[in-house]
Amino acid sequence: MRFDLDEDRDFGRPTKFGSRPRSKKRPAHESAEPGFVTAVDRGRYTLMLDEGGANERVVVAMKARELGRERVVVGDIVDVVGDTSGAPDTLARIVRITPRKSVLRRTADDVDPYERIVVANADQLVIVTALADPPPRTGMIDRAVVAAYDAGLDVLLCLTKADLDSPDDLIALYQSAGVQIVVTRPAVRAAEDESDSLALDPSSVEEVREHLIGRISVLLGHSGVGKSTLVNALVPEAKRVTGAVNDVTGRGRHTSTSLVALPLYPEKPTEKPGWIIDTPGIRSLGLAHVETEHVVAAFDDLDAMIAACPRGCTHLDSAPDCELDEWLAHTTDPDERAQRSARVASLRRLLASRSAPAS
Ligand SMILES: Nc1nc2c(ncn2[C@@H]2O[C@H](COP(=O)(O)OP(=O)(O)OP(=O)(O)O)[C@@H](O)[C@H]2O)c(=O)[nH]1
Ligand SMILES: [Mg+2]
Repeated sequence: MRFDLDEDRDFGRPTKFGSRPRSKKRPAHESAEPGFVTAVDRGRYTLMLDEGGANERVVVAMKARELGRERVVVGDIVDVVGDTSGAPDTLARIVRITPRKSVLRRTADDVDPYERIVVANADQLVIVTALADPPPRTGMIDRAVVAAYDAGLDVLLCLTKADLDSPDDLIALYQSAGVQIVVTRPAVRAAEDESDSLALDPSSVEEVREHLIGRISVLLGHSGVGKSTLVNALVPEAKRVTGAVNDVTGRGRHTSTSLVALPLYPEKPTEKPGWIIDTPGIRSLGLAHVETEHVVAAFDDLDAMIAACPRGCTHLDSAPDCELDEWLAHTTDPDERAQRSARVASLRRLLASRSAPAS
């Protein structure tokens, strides 16, 4: 088992460097303590130990040599040894990674073989999409739904900036696709409020919080959609830096540059703590690592038609007798027709781009 290198390695075996056995077996790190990885920065890992307990503390650690090239990512639960006091200038050692419950991955584009782990152990992917400034892109939402499906994560679509445009069209489109949706908007700003981060309407933040409490959630979206603004509303002590969208290009400025997990503490006795992971804005979300069957299966609402397609149907525009075309033709309601077309176009775009770089 790759997670137990520590115990499994036989230090007494002769090696190519000589046959003298190592005199001492390494300790099995029985005193190791579990910690949750909240940030990773150039070989230094920030961990939280005893979260919510009497001895909760932040500890900085490095990877022990026995972990080799095994990557430690935000969301990992690890075992640490050494100085775990969390006192200034101390450095603990990570000796084990607990097997991951889930792994969210991405690639640079849809044909790139190199996949990267975004976060470990998340329960839920929160797709953050601004209703304007920057404008919403359904292609990104669909990609994120597929990535979440592939990783076994639940999806929450968070539509931000409802003060700038109506959420109705996107709600109609994604509700019919079975996606859970929340909408956020700014609060009416009090004259004495001088905080740097825009204050959000408390009732919309509370709705988001109820979806996140007790779970590990990762926020994903383009730069400038308001991920860090939302994190600041949910975890005021987070003090994440936010940045205005560029007036000329209409794009965000990639203000956040690294992933950070922040603890979400319960406010009611029935609640359990959760984690919210803020991430840097992404330009695209490559899905080269996802099997085509998973891409199709992520489109829950198209299931029945897909199941009725001829064997080996590619579901592309050119596919003969594709049931999706039947489905498109079988509605007279213009709104319904527009919605169906959008969903079929989304799936076809994703399937077509699997032989070309992501757009
Ligand atoms: N009008 C309006 N602006 C908002 C809202 N939410 C956030 N903003 C603004 O949008 C800009 C970008 O917000 P951020 O929170 O920095 O966005 P981000 O998604 O974290 O961006 P990156 O860190 O670059 O990925 C800031 O100027 C925010 O004040 C909203 O509901 N309405
Ligand atoms: Mg940010």
